[in-house]
Amino acid sequence: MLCLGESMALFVPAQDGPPESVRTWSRTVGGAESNVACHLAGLGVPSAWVSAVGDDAFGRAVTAFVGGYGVDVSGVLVDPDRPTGLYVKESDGSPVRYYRRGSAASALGPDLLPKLPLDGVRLVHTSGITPALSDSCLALMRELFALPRTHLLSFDLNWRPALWPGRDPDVLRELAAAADIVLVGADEAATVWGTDGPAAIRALLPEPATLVVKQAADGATLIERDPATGEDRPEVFTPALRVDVVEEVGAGDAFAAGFLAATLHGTAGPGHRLRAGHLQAAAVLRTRDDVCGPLPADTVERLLAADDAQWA
Ligand code: KDG
Repeated sequence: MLCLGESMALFVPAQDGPPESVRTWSRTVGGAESNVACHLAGLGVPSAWVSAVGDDAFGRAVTAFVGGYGVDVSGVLVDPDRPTGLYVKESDGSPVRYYRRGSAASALGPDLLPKLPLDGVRLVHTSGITPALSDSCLALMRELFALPRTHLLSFDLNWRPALWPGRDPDVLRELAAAADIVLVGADEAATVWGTDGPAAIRALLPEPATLVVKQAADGATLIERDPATGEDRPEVFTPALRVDVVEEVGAGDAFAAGFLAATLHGTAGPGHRLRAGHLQAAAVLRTRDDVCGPLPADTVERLLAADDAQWA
């Protein structure tokens, strides 16, 4: 599986107190699509991440971090003229701050397409962050989505309001409509499309064969077309796992990876695929990091086999 999108050096305060007084920051890595790639690798799914970083220490650190999870980073470009983007979580609960305008990844464009290592790839994962980064990134996404393809395309809406001033978010519906698998938070759909129920979202977005609506701590709903009839099968909802949440950032990426890994596996039923997403999300919700390993295999097996009552 190939994941495409910008990753940045991520700074989180290493001391308590208002961000103005924090002098020590801890540096890790954040990037929605590389998060998915890292989770997938942890789940045993071969994955690659493609993006661009600057020829700087942060770029090398980001690439080494993602590669350290077992993700193939050989397709990551190094731009000698632009820096790696930065991303700061100033304090718990406050909006994140980006320092990514003019970054190496924001200069990606359609000329990346011939370089994408697509041979043998079954699924390409992207998100609604990339088209917000620059005109060239938007063009890259449009051309990627228009390519004749032997792979599936998955698209996570990943609404990031800070990235959209001056840009037209209508393109998010256009891209989602061209994907095979779409993941969207009900809260994001309410903001971007003015509708949040799974059936209403489906009415707005009937094209993708698979639509997953993430309903935060409540659970997630899967709406999928039956290829034999061309009609949608009945909606499947599974409740999320109850967890003591340390931090929410990255949970959507973890969910996407769990769901996509189970989907690629090919034999898992709809409820099982949603639970695989919830389980990976639960693992990351219990940490301050955006990426983590899967829950222990015996816990996963027990929870996948449990009935819904144990999940609510
Ligand atoms: O989904 C988590 C991401 O938001 C985070 O890791 C950073 O990619 C990121 C972004 O653009 O917000």
